[in-house]
Amino acid sequence: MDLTGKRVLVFGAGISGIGSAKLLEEAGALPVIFDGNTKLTPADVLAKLSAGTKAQAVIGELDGDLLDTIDLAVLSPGVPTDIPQVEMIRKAKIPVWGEVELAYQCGRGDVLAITGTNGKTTTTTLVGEIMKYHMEKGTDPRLSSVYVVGNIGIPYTGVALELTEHSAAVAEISSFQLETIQDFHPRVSAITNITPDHLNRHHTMEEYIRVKERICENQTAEDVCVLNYEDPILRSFGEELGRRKKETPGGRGCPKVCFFSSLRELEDGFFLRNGRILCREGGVETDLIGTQELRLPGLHNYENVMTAAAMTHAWGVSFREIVHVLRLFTAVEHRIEYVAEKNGIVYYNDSKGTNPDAAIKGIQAMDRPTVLIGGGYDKNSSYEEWIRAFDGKVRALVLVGQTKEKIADAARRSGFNNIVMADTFEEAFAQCVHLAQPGDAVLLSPACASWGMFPNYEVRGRVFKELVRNLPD
Ligand code: UMA
Repeated sequence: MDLTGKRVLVFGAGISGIGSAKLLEEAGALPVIFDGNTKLTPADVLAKLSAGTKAQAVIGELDGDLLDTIDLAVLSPGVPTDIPQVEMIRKAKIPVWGEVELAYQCGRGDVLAITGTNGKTTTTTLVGEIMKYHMEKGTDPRLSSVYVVGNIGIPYTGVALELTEHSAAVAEISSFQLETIQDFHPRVSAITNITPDHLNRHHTMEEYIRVKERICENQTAEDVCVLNYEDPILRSFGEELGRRKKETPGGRGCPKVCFFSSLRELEDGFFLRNGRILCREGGVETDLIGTQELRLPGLHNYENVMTAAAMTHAWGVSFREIVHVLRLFTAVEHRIEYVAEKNGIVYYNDSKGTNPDAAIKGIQAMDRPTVLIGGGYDKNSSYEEWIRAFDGKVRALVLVGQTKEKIADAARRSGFNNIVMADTFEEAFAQCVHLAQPGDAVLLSPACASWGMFPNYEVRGRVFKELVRNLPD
């Protein structure tokens, strides 16, 4: 779609909405930013755009007359696609794109896209580092710039117009973002794993899976989709892609599949053997690296490493370069991040543990008695499996936020009773300091989103780290 002169409704005035509005103006369109939050004013919103902007801002109610003037709507990821305002937009026959689709339509070059319930951020960061290292070598005419974008916190629209034929956009893509793609077509895609999350938004697990699998709906036989063989949903999806490819060779939605496994050797793909990561393709085996040489602990991280290696290898980076970056790469902020040791107690920030499955990885990584902070925004998750994963390691569970009663009930039902309730995050932290003994860990790995108490998990993690740093030595 030629955007010149088009009036485009940008739904949401967060970082995606502002990125979209700036991009649209540069592309010659007229953005009209709409946000339902009545605490905002049009002036606040417009102040985030460039001086002299011609954009408009509408706050509170979306009215039908405004829609009569609109050619396209761009939704921010946090806007559910089934709310009345979006239904009004669709009824008015206005095309709806997500922010990712807008960026894709305006960008050029290759996209390497990563989705999955957990491991997205680490994998995206690692893929970005490998691609940057490859670019800096300066020997590949296909690559002159690399951008890491998307759900990781950097709006894709913010870089779209800088992309050239020789760019790579490494994009972390959430299920929210996949709901509103249309032509988005990664050269290499990956789904790390799928376990229940965001069920309040997607309503059913089936719908959540369907949305995640959309990441490869525009890929063809020249493209590659990396999938986790040990995830039953993804294994059968990979097999389904193989069948589709036989039925419609060269068709859309039929990329080549590359599996990885942390539990068994594969005929073709990436796998672990005796503490080493290997790749086998066309009968040829390559030994990449020993897991002890990695600075990332835990089986889930080996899976992230295999995903990143498989993606960049599929794009055309040599194993030698991939392994060089793997040796140097360290953990991502907020993901089982060591903060400090104070009075013999070690503090870990796993604020990115925003769902039970991610939080299971957090508690599994602890090798000492742990005082655990849990609770936050209610995403309709169930917590029993997380509590079972405590495995005798949790000295006390300190609960805070909207889900605290629900988690406490689940814990008691599972026979875990050492629960402390807190009214504020600061109080929860103080309780942990009081309960932990020298030799223990205090772990923030809440199994819930931060919303309701914090704007996002990054702020929650930074507040936690600040509280730790303020403790006397
Ligand atoms: N809004 C409405 N009506 C609604 C919902 C929201 O008007 O029904 C408005 C809000 O008032 C607010 C704006 O929309 O002003 C916020 O938009 P947004 O929620 O899409 O937030 P952004 O700041 O644009 O950030 C989004 C992603 N947020 C969400 O998906 C909720 C960020 O992911 C992402 O980093 C960013 O775009 C850049 O791509 C965050 C996230 O929590 C980290 N993601 C979830 C996760 O990882 O689990 C999916």
